[in-house]
Amino acid sequence: MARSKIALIGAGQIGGTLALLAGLKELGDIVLFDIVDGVPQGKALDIAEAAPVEGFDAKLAGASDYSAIAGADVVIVTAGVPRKPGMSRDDLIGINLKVMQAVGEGIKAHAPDAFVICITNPLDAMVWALQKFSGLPKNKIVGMAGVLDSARFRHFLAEEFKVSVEDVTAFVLGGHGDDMVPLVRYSTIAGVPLPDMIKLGWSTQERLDAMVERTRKGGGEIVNLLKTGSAFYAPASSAIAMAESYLRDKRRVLPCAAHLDGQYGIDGLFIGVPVVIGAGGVEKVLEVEFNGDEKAMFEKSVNSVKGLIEACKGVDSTLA
Ligand code: A3D
Repeated sequence: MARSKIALIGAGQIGGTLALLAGLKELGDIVLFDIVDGVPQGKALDIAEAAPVEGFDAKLAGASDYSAIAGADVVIVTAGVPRKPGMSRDDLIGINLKVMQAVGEGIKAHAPDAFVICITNPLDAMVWALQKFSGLPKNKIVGMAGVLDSARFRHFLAEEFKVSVEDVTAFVLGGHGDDMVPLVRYSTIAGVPLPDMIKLGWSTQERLDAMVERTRKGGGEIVNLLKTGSAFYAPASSAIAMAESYLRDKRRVLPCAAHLDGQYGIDGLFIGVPVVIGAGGVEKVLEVEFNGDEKAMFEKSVNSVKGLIEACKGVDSTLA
């Protein structure tokens, strides 16, 4: 059986890490694409030279021409610019919308059957625009945010409860902004919901609230530390988990920015919700029930995403 092909559009900090992880996990052959000639070729060669040491087989190539992504099974998009200190994700709209247009046209021409994972910020708006520009079926394109946001929450919880990260599950839904919705009731330590863990005296409500707030601001915390860009190791790991679920038909239930068609009362937006990712792409949306507070938080987050979409339409009238 031929190996799968993974195309990485954008060979920057996340793109390079994606290529290394895809190689280490032997997900398939890898093409790195970037407009800066030399960078994708250099990173591809560098990782290919790590392969004999790590013991993985994968062909790696770098390219600055979209024909190189032809026939890709998975395309992961990080092309664009990341945040610098003092910038919000929304400040990136003008530049990254134009990038999504070029990328969408490239995918449409060369890899229309791929499962596409968008990472470029502002995430919920860029994945929406990328679907429009590429014309991809709506179940074949998702945004990566929820897996990362949940992973951040899981890390904080594992530290607090002094247990393995493997035994912490968490759901963070809504848009990928500071009003994202960490769902405490549906987050557990080995199946025990967090509110019950508080009742058992393992932590306090105040400390839990602080972890929720730190999760919401998790991206900014790293931007402020790095100063020259945004997080890239955990974002790459998160997107690889999504790609692996598709390529290996694992049917994992992962929070992703998925196209909603009436679910959660939303039509025509990409919002972070739990979905089943298998060989068919987004196979199912899991609709959980919200209590009053959760509903209000979710609606606030949805309204922020709607605002971003309106801003995109203002920049590019073909999207209106
Ligand atoms: P960076 O290291 O700057 O890489 C971006 C790459 O895109 C650079 O190598 C550019 O040359 C390249 N590029 C720019 N324009 C084009 C184009 N038209 N076609 C192809 N390549 C192009 O950034 P990064 O890898 O750190 O981050 C990439 C994106 O991911 C940014 O928009 C970040 O804001 C975003 N991001 C999202 C999350 C989420 O959780 C959603 C987390 C972290 C970063």
